[in-house]
Amino acid sequence: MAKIIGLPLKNIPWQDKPEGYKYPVWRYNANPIITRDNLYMANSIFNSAVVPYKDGFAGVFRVDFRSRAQEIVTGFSKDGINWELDDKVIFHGYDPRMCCIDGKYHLQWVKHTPRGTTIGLAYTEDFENWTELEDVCYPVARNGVLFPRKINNEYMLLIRPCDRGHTPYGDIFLSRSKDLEYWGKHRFVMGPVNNWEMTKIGAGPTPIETDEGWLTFYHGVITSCNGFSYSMGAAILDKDEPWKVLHRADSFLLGPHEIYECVGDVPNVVFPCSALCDAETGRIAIYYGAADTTVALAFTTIDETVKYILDNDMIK
Ligand code: BMA
Repeated sequence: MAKIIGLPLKNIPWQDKPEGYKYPVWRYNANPIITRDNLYMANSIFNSAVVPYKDGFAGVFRVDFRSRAQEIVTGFSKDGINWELDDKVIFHGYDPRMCCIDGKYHLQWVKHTPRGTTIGLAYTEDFENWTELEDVCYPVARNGVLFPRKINNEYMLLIRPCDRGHTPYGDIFLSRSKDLEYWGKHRFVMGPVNNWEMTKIGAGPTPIETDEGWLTFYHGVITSCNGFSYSMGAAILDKDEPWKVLHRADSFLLGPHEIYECVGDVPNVVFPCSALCDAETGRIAIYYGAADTTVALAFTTIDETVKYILDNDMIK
C-alpha cells in the first residue's frame, strides 16, 4: 500500500470507480466540468489548475477568448466541480500549473515573449494580488511544473525545452533554485521511449509526494496520420534526487476515448495540469484539458496508480 505524504482533503471531489472498470483512472460521469459557457467571450477553457483554498477551491484557468488571445483567469468553487470564473485576466499566456508552498500559491505558466515562450512564475496569497518573479529561463520552453516543497533546500522545477511552433520533440528536464530567481544545476529527467509518447513528453500536475517517491503524471504525444494525440502517463521520481526515475509505466493511464476528448479545437487531447489529493484516503482527482476545448475531471487512488506503474514498469 503506497501512501501520500501530505494533508487530508476531506472535500476532495470524488466518485467511486464504476463496477467492473479495469483501468486505474476513471472519468467523472458528468464531464466536462467546464466549457466555454462558463465565461462570456470564451472560445475554449481547458488546461487549468486548481488548489484547495479556504473552505473550497481556487483555480487558474486557461481561456482562449473569441479573439483567440490566450489568457489566464482565476475561478472559485465550493466543491471542485462547479466553478465561477472571473473575467479579469491575471496573466497572458497558457497552460497554468499551481502549488501551495508555505501559504503562498505559486503559479507557473507558459508566458509569451517576442522570442518565443518561457516559463513565468508568480505567487499570491489571496488570488487578487500577484507578485511576478523573473522568468525561469530564456525562450523557448513550456510545461514548467514546480515541486510543492523545497528538496534539500532547493526549489525544483520540471521543464520542457521546445521550439517556437508545435514542437516535434521534447524531453523533461529539471532545474534547481535556492530563491525562485536563479535557476541552474539542470538535469535530464526522462524522454519519450514508448510508442504512445514517442513524439514528446511534458510534465503535468504538481508532483505528489508519496512514501515511494514523487508521483508524477505527465503527457505524452504520438504522431499519427491525423496529427498529434495526447495521453497521460505516470512515473515515480526519487524523493531526494527527483531527476532519477525509479519507476515508469510503459503504457498510458488515460488517453482520448470519450467524445469530448476526441472532438474539439484540437482533437484527441488529454492534457493533465493539476491533481488534488487526500493523504488520509489516498484519493486523487485529476483535472485535465480535453481536446483543447473543455476541462474534465478524472479519479484514481495512490494504490491503483502505483500498482499500475509497477505492473507495467519499464525501469528494470
Ligand atoms: C501543446 C500546448 C497545449 C495544448 C497541446 C495540444 O503544445 O499548446 O496547450 O493542449 O499542444 O494542442
